Amino acid sequence: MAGFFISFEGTEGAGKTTLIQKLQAYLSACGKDVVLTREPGGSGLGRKLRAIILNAEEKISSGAELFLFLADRAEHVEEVIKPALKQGKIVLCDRFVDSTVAYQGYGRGMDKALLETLNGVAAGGLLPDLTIVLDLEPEVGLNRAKKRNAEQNLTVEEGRFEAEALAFHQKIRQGFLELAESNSRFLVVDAMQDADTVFEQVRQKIAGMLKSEKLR
Ligand code: T5A
Repeated sequence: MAGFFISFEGTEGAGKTTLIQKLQAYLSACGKDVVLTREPGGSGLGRKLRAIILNAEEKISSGAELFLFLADRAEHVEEVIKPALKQGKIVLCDRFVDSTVAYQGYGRGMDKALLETLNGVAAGGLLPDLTIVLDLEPEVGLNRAKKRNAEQNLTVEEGRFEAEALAFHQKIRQGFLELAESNSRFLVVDAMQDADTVFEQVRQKIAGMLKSEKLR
């Protein structure tokens, strides 16, 4: 596939959206064709699924939750990501397969090997070329997210995971760090730093790829 696929991962409120917007501006200024997308909710079907999945008032079993994320991914990959990559675009995706392993595996305790297999089915074998993990103390990110949700009135509609106990988020942080240790496609960035510093570190990584023509 001709394009380049970058995913962004981390615990709640780590600063993914903020970073992705800065990267879009940077890459567009470099003359690149960029697609911004996210999971859940990157496709037409996904937007409907997102409203169900993230609503804290909707009681959903862990198994149903998993398959909703996978359905969202299958549609997203087929309808949005693969077509964009085929057209040679750079895809910046807010969460992807690693969130399933971190949240449903490390967080909910589901079998990680099984999740990798299911991810492979849902994503049609597609993996990111680069995955940025924004790492920070979960408590700091949760406070950032809570403040933003309160400002935007998102407390119930998008609050399913933010409502979980701190121990749950610590397991997820650990999960992302373990995934990153075992695979060279990851770059872990200290997200306790200010947003401009985080951006600059990621920009340097991507600029290096642009130079080496890994990212055309
Ligand atoms: N999920 C997802 C699963 O369980 N399994 C899966 O397979 C998938 C795909 C998605 C939820 O679904 C779960 C994981 C998630 O819980 P979401 O609404 O998309 O939910 O939420 P998140 O992905 O967690 O994203 P958030 O929107 O909560 O956080 P972001 O995008 O990481 O953070 P951002 O950029 O909005 O920043 C939060 C606040 O902090 C400020 C920002 O201005 C903003 O107010 N900020 C900073 N402040 C200080 N220093 C910095 N460096 C800052 N960067 C940003």
